Amino acid sequence: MEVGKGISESDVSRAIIEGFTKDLMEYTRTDVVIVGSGPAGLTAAKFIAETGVKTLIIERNIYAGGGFWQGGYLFPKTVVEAPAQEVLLDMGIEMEEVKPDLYVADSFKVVAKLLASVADSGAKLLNSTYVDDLIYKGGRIGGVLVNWFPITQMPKFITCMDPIALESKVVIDATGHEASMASRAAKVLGFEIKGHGHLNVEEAEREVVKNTKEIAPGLITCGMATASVFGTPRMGPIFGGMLLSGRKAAETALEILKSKAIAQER
Ligand code: 48F
Repeated sequence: MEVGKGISESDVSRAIIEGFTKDLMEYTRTDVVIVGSGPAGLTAAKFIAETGVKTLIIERNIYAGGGFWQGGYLFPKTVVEAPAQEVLLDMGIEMEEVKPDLYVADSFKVVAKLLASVADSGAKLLNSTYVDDLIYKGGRIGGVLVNWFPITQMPKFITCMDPIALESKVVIDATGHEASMASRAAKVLGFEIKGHGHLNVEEAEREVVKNTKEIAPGLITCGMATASVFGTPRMGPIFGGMLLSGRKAAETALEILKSKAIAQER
């Protein structure tokens, strides 16, 4: 068979436009929106979507993975501590134990397999898309406002281009250090974002998992965003806390959805 025979230029365009529009329409209303596709957001997405819950990850970069593509100092080695290696092992990601309870692997292998696992779970990724704000109604966060990321790079005088709204029952802030969704909620609801503290691996990892929770009705934080919200230390280039925080955010989201469903039945 001769490659490309009988295919016109507009066939290719139609396949792209129809495919993307169909997906976007389907996700104008969803169960969970996860803002940010770093290790915490991706892990949360995998654990939520694999239960059959409709899950959309939104990432401003063209690529997913956030800070997971590199270890420290741009060296592409991923380090995790026990028991988080089990989360990766379940996705077929084996790591070398460099000292008891401390594991390392090539970052590209870890991220590639995590992404494959998230794709297999049924979660959808909307990339090159910037979450600009939250929907807030009836005393709950009810979704996000999105725009193309390149819009944010345009000269200020044309940044008045309105975003579009995507409704969801739960929003997870997995935006890393910026905690940008929590910051928006804090402004509207009047609570304080502390900003993360100095480096302390043990305390940082413990606190980030402990504080992963619903911080406002319908809004959960996970990963580094949690450290920023609660003012706990940074952990540097170790990722166990990110994975376990992502998993806890997933459990929290599923509990919220369950209690909402029960409330609606009554
Ligand atoms: O920063 P990031 O990897 O967050 P994380 O999952 O993990 C933190 C670690 O990478 C590292 C660390 C611990 O080892 O200190 O920093 O908590 O991923 C956050 C993602 O969110 C995207 C951003 O591009 C990145 O890929 N993001 C941030 N704000 C927005 C956003 C936004 N407003 N809209 C869309 N994406």
